[in-house]
Amino acid sequence: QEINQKIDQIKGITIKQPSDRNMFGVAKGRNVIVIQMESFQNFLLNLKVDGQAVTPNLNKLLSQSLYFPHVYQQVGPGNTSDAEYMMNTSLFPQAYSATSISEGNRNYPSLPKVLKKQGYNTMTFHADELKFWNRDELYPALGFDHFYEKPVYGDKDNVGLGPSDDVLYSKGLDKLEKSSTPFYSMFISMSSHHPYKIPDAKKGLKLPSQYNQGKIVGDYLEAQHYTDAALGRFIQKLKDKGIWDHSIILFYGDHFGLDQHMFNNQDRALLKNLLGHSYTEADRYNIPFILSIPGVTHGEVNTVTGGQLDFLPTLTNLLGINIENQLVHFGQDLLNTTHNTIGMRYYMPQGSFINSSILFAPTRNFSDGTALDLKTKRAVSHNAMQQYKSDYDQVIALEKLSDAYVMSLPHEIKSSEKP
Ligand code: GP9
Repeated sequence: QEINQKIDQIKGITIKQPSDRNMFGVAKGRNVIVIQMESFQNFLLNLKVDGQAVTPNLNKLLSQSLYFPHVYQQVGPGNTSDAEYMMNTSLFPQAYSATSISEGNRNYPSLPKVLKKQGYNTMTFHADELKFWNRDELYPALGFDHFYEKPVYGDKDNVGLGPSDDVLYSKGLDKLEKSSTPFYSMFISMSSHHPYKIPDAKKGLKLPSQYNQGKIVGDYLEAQHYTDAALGRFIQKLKDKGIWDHSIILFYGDHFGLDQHMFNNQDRALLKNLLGHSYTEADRYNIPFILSIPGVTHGEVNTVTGGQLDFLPTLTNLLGINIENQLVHFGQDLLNTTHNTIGMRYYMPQGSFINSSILFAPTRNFSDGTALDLKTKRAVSHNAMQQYKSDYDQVIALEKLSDAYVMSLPHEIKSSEKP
């Protein structure tokens, strides 16, 4: 509680009492299904290529969901595993190492542990080997009851690193059907992993010929189109089995899929044409966050600025669980937030952030900074550090506090408890 108060003080916010909070408890007691989508960026939603929707299923879902278009990645070197870690802890990942590798065996206060106290069965699904990203330490440390890794999914229908998203969801569905309720389940998709080469049989878009001259954009769109198709089939099965209506379902991208270094001139031109402006760092880090609460959400759009640390407190608010006295969390509940500064490091220098108007990065000696105006997509030219010093100081203070808190957590996961 003391640390939460310190966090609020640094942010300059006052957390409302549950009874005064927007949407507190509207999903109380429901199953929780979290879908973390590999390399999925926000610009894909509602995007059309030559008249074809890249993500038709997610587009349809938006009309029954609450959608946050201004959300950004906060992962460090642990990429996908950092995104999993943030969803389940609302703590900053480490700046110079994958958190799951350097700090994976600490005893984390976490979402699975909070939900278990409410009677939830907790499980996580990923079609890679558990050892990848040291998840064999991370998952018990986060308190998941069950983790379903590569061998569970067999060796058929591989795409890239392992079994396809269709296999992941279909095996996962079996487990959900057999689970006690309520359950908390997390799915980490993988078929849309770099370099985005998917089998021809899974390609559903007819891309114009100029995509053949690009190095990566066409493959990226095809892979994400498949991700969307597999998700559409999963959503339909959840509905058919009667699980969907009793659940709250979260969708978000884990981290960027495209960055400037991957492009040739044709890729740049293709993206500019698709987006209507040159691809910026803000486009790169912008991921979607979608919440579906069947019967409750009906296509609302919330334009508040958010980051991956904010998913946990937003979810617990909807579940009617007050975490202020039971879980240290560095994110904010996006349904009860007006101002938010999203701290980022590793992919940008320490002290970088995104707020509602700019993306800021300090210069190498931290005496000044560069800023990108999110509206005009142009650099803000003068004294950015001076202008945005309070956001910069806030982000540095929060990251420092989060690191100190993580280092204070005991190493309690013994090797005998490993799966
Ligand atoms: C590996 C998979 C991808 O298991 O989750 O991780 P990434 O390379 O994207 O961090």
